Amino acid sequence: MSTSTSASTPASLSSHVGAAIATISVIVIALLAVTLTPGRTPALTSEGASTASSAAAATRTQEVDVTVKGMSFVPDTIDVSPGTHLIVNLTNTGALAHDLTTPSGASSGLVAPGEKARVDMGVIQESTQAWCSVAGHRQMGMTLDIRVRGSEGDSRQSGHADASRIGMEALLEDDHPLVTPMLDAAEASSHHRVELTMTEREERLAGHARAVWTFNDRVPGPTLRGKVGDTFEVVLHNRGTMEHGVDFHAGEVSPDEAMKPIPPGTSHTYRFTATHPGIWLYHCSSHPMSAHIAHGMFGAVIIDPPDLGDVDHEYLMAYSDLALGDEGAQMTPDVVAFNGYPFQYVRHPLQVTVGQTVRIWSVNAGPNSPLSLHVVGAHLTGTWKEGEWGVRPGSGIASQAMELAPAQGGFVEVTFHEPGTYNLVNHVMSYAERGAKAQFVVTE
Ligand SMILES: [Cu+2]
Repeated sequence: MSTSTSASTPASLSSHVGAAIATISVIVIALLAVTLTPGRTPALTSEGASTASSAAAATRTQEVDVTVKGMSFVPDTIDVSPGTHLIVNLTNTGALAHDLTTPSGASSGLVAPGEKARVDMGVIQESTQAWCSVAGHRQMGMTLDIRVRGSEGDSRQSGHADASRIGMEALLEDDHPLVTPMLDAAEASSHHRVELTMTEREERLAGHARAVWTFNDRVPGPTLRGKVGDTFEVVLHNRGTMEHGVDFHAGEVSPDEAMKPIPPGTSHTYRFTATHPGIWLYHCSSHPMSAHIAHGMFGAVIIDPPDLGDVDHEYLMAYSDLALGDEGAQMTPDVVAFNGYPFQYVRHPLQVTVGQTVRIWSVNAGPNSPLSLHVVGAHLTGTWKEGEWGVRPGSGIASQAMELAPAQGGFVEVTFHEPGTYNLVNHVMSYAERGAKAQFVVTE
């Protein structure tokens, strides 16, 4: 940024002089501009450069003091008239470094705790949003809305609009490498030591960029499996750029220490004993949890009930909502999936032969949408959910769907009697249409 105090060019708008002087300068410039170029008004870009414009309205400059408090901008909304040249005087009173970034690319640069920055937001013609671009901070609420008065109807497009551009056709064609749903039996050992590395990367989903945060670079994270009484020692390494943490529902531990935030570059050991059978969710414990889960940080711990029978195949179908782009989770997600990727087992159906019985374990990682697990054309002749049998295999009764609210888990057992293509769906049908569908191809 220029440190010139000359009022002869608009570049001085971005100077570091005091607010009062700057304001006077702006008035002088505006007067000069109007005087020197009658009928033409200078339009100021985000870089503070002057370009000729045919806009009729005179540019008005507005300076606003914005403070970073904790993980928020205060105020978090600025109302302006159309065509206002907006300057934000940013003061960081938080404990971490932050920035203020705009869609046009203007940025304060990284502002250390206790420091100030002057950000030229350019001429605001329509409502928009600025944010802190430090990884994870936008998701945690570090956004600054700039609202143009009288333009509520055409306010900025949110990430939601971005998501709605992803059509079902594109999701069906998206050829992400298959996540195997096959489950291994539990190891005989009664002590399980696991290393989980927390990572962040960007992926393409149906042609759109999407942030994916993981345990061990996969979604869902690795499945841990054992029996009641087993001990688990999970060593977590945060190789990401933001804080993560973990919450294993399978354990009964004080959250205070076990689920504490793990700063980037550090490790943490989480120990628990499996006291009860079930398929238990684990998920990132960092705020906002909805975003960390919807970006991929979840997995399952299976503690086998003692009275499980033999089946021909066992699968895991961990259900979740997907956060797209940079946004966090939505109450009504645009895209959902079994094992992280929508429709992957429609593109790559699971192969079964007539007469075989399969056990499908599922956990609803949410964070928000409900799951009603149903197999089209088949009955659930075994169901177990949240600590108890619903339908016992061989009892002569059956069920049509198993409901799992977010954080609940269980399994269903199905025997296929005829060849054909059988869909496993979330029978909340809109979610089946948004990615929660898998296929079993049954052959003789
Ligand atoms: Cu996380």
